[in-house]
Amino acid sequence: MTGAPGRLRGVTKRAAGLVLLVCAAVLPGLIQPESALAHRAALVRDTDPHSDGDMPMPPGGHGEVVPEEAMRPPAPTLPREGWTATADSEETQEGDQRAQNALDGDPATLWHTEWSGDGTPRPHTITIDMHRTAVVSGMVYQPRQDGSPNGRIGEYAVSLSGDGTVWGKPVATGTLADDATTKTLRFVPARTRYVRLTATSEAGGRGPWASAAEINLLGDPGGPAPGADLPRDGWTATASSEETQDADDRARNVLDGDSGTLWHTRWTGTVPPLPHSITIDMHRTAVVSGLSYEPRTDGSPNGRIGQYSVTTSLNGTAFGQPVAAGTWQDDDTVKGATFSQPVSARYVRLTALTEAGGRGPWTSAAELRLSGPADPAVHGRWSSVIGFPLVPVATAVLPNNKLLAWSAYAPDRFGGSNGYTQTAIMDLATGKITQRRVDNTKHDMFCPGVALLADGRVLVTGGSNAERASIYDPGTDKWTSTSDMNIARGYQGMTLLPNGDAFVIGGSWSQDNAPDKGGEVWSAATGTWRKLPGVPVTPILTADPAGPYRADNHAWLYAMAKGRVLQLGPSKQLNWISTDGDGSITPAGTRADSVDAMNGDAVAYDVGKLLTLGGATAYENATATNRAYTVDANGGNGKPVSARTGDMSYARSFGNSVVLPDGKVAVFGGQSYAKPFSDGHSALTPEIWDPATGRFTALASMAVPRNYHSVANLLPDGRVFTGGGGLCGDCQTNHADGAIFTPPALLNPDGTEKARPRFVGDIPAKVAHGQQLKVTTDVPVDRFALIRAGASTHSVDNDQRRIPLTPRKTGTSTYELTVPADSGVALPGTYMLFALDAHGVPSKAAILTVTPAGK
Ligand SMILES: *[C@@H]1O[C@H](CO)[C@@H](O)[C@H](O)[C@H]1NC(C)=O
Ligand SMILES: *[C@@H]1O[C@H](CO)[C@@H](O)[C@H](O)[C@H]1NC(C)=O
Ligand SMILES: [Cu+2]
Repeated sequence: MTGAPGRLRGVTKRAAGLVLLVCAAVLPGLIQPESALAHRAALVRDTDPHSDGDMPMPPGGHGEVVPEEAMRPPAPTLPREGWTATADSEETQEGDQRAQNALDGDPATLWHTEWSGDGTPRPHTITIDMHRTAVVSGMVYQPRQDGSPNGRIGEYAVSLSGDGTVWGKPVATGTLADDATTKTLRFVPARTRYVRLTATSEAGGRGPWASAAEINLLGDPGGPAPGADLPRDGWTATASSEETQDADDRARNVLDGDSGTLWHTRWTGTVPPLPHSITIDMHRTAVVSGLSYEPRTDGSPNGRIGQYSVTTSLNGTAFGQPVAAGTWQDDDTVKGATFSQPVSARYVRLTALTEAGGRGPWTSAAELRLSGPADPAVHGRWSSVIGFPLVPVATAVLPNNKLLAWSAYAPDRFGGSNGYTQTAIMDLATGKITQRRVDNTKHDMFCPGVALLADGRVLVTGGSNAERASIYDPGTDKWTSTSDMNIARGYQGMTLLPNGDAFVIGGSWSQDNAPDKGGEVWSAATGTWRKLPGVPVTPILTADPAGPYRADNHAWLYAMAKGRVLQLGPSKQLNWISTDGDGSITPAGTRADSVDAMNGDAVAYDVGKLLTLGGATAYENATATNRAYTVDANGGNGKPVSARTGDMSYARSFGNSVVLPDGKVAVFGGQSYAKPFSDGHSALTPEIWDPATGRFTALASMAVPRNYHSVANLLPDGRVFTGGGGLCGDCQTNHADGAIFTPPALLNPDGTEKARPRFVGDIPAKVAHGQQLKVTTDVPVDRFALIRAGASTHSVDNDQRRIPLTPRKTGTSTYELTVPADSGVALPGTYMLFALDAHGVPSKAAILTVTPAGK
């Protein structure tokens, strides 16, 4: 331990000794990896108990606490000196409610549109002139605080202008919750002078007004540069100093995709002074536009880079003037350096001039990445950020081309068992978002299990009201209760069964783990629950240090013929579950060499074939993996066969994945170090996996982190919605928004949309298993795919599954498709039918319901 000041500085001798003892006991005779040591040290050192007085805690005390980092601003609030505000309308007759009041730092004064006279009709605008140019990444809107709700902004758009005359397309749009809490409207960082908020509706529909107590703007979040990551194959890294004595902290560790390994300058023996540098050699020349730096993930802050500069070279000898320079904040978020302009380079050098916290003369890094300009045809494209009136913690794709989303009893926080839930529905055709508090089912549906029923209704179980079960019917737009479960649950896994019943298992998060959260089945016919005494929860547990409270969470389930269910994670142990009679559970092997992968995810990308991505050995405080596996449920001789496939470039816990019509799987968000309610270590680069090659390719980077409590769903138009994250009250990591990703298959290199095949004529809304379906397209197509509508929460979507269909061509562009006869293959429910042309460009989907014959 002596001679490790870079790691354990600040830890008392006693604590360090304690750590040694612990580790020696764990790994006798082995040299303890420094990262693990330092992490233990961080845990020992961390004695500042964060009390979160404003976070109501659920009874039974499930220990979800908001970490301190969640309280830190993600981007600096810009100083408002010298700013002016103007509005299309101001009340000046009956009150002094001018636009400027939104900038005065006094929440008691407000801007209100004229209300004494006739009032001016909507939309209303308030325009801020900063009188200087700055990078802006968000607007913070505080509704009036005087008790009146009038004029709270509902639907909004934010636009930017350099000169106050020419305005671009909105950088953010959305709908805000009808309450008095402060809202953050995020967007892609941009340099601007003028920022305009346009209100197109009053949140409660109370009148033609708009009002605001305060408006602030957020500056540069310093996150990873926008664009697309360059693939790191064949890259090497060298550094001015490396620790190789007491740890293998070499420069090359920043390129290995494993955030648990790190580069650290020498901290044994004679410790070299700052500055330190690390140089990446790409072994080829590429256009580089930015660098991203992930600090070490092991809990120690030592060596985090503060002041930095970036230089580049074509030949490794001559490095030019810095292409980027600045100072990174002393925290665990992924940092970026956007170059003054894209440069052609083979070598990129990052020089650390200071340690972010002034803790010592070291420099460390978990990962370094370089980005280049994004090519839409390779990397896809993001919509602007769409504000939601709640944090979309759970979502379900509905048969009526709408997306249902909900949070908890509040739009921005959870706690207790309040008996009601905030919900929102986005109409995917118009983008309109409506909000509703659901009281009648007496069910706070925070942290639930979800299964989409055979007829497109949404069954939601447990969560904060842990025994309750509710059903949303998109046909009537109503919520109703079904019977309570026998066992109270939160964080359970659910799946529909081929006969239309639903299976649930696990869920100790809400209530404790007594009784055993074994399996039970909901009957579609009777609406009642039947316990499966033959399906205890024990075989599916992970070895989470937090015990069953975490170990039985978020089961990955794949339902098959005859009510058999493959449980393929997150435990490393796989199990077959029979839901017949009393049920049974039997081992089904392991997921190749995978360890437990809590908060990783699983996607059924083909019949019986699943891809599993990421996860960690513990729910929290654990480094995630970048590994991915395939699991073939049918394998050889009906046994699941698992294999490791390509690694993701990013390790991810809390990511979400969707299968696309062509069978590729796109993964969004997650963080390399699992920590609920934190934006630290966010993977802002989505990746796409190709089943043909087993390789992942980077996609265009996202503007907003999507970690714990985020979602992703394939939409019927072939795009992907991803949103949410947080739900931690007054924290800074609430993400009451989403964005829509257009996959590369839909775009040309110049960003224009590719021509897509279209369905012509009617497609029946309902088809039975084994039935033939005659379809016509406007141009000849190659293949078809059915993708079951998804429901997403907590990185689990046991509903989505893709079924490729081979057409029988009956004319130039007429085809006969056969819906699988096996209801275990085509699990009943809402499906999106896509036609794909020879280049893999998908149509928009026809939405149909696959029903058991005769129903
Ligand atoms: C590297 O490039 C610089 C500038 O183009 C040149 O002056 C220098 O001689 C080159 N060095 C080598 C070793 O090729
Ligand atoms: C994770 O770390 C936080 C502090 O960073 C601590 O409060 C929490 O109890 C830890 N959780 C577990 C399961 O060890
Ligand atoms: Cu949760």
